[in-house]
Amino acid sequence: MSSLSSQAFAEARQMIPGGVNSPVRAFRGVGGEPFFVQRASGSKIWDLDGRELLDFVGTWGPAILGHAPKAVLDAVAEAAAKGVSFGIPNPYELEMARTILAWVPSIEKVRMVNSGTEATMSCLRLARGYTGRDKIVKFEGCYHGHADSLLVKAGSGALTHGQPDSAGVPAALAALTLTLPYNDLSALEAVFAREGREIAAVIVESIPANAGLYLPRPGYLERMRELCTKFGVVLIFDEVMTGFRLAKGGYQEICGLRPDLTALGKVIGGGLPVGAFGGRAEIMNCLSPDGPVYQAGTLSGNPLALAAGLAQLRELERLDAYRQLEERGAAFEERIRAALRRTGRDYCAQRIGSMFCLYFTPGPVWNLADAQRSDRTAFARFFHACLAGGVYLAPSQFEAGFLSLAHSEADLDLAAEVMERSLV
Ligand code: KE4
Repeated sequence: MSSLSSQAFAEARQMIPGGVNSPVRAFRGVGGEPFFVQRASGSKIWDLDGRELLDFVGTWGPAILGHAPKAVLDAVAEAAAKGVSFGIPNPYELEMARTILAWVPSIEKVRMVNSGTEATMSCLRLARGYTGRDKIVKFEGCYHGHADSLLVKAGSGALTHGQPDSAGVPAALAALTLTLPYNDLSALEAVFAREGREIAAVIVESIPANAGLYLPRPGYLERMRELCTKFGVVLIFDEVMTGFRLAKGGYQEICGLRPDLTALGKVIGGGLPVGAFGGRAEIMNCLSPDGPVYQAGTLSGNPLALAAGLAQLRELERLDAYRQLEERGAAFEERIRAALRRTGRDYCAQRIGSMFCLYFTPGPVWNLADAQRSDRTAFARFFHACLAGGVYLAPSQFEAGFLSLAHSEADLDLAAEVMERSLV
């Protein structure tokens, strides 16, 4: 008798491309079939067959408090009782704008959207409209959502499925996207020397976490900031994943840099569809209706989504979350490193705050080329052994894992024990 998830997936494949509404969920990077989730709470998820799993994906980042936190559920219920969508300015939009401007000082004006893709796509159009230039620079293996100009040497699912340069993107448009190896200062200097005055924007994941997880080399982002300032290029920090996760002010608070624009998503929606973008008022004022750059959205500023996001942000502040997430992340990292020592596996564990990745290759990993040395067959074997042991990790070597405030010491002990058994 096939499982309920398997039956559901068979039916889904008849109606939905690949049986999924987002490619990375299809388990193509690890083989096998995805399970269907029945419910989630705290650090756990249960599939249709009632199997309990310890979740380290956290719906790809939003579940920083854990799943279904009471504060978020209550806020959504309270908002829903007053109506679910207005298409008219509502007080939640004011409070969210106040919060973002207070938490992220580089953001002088902000606009709400419905996904990280919308946020980064809007940043690009705004940068092009503000500068009057067409070219953009992105980095190999970085993923910024699925807007055409950004599906060039992209990470995440595009990389997992071997389509970093998606079909359907006009060659003439893709030619305006210059891609560089990440952490390569000479390549960065060269592109600015060659065509800096033709570049509208540089967009970078503040911490690249869509080819696993690797960190900027010391001085790399600082030099990027300097070059953008010198050549009048808009520096866009994609903090969709790191925003409100690594610190109240995202990674830019940690590194002390001020991008010109920031893209946000995930945590800011408390699990509901929310994105945002913002930055220097001089640039944001180019947006319609004040300026010539058009951008819009029926559900932008949706009251339920903003109520969920605001409740989540308030909880993070109330619980002194970032100190706890760093402690939990460090404790988990030590457990993983101990398991690698005991099994003698020369694999590369990398982490920042509550985001982590285990590469099946000796480290360190500084860029996409390093990440692609990982033994993906061994990773797939490890993934399924962990799943069989009740631990759900991201179903691709080219993704990051996430801890939440709901992950207890016991959860971390169990996960480390299962991961160690799965390494052999
Ligand atoms: P969304 O459009 O999926 O909300 O956000 C796009 C995006 C933008 N920027 C960064 C740094 C991102 O990581 C993402 C989306 N992340 C992936 C996981 N790596 C979402 C999962 C999926 O595509 O199903």
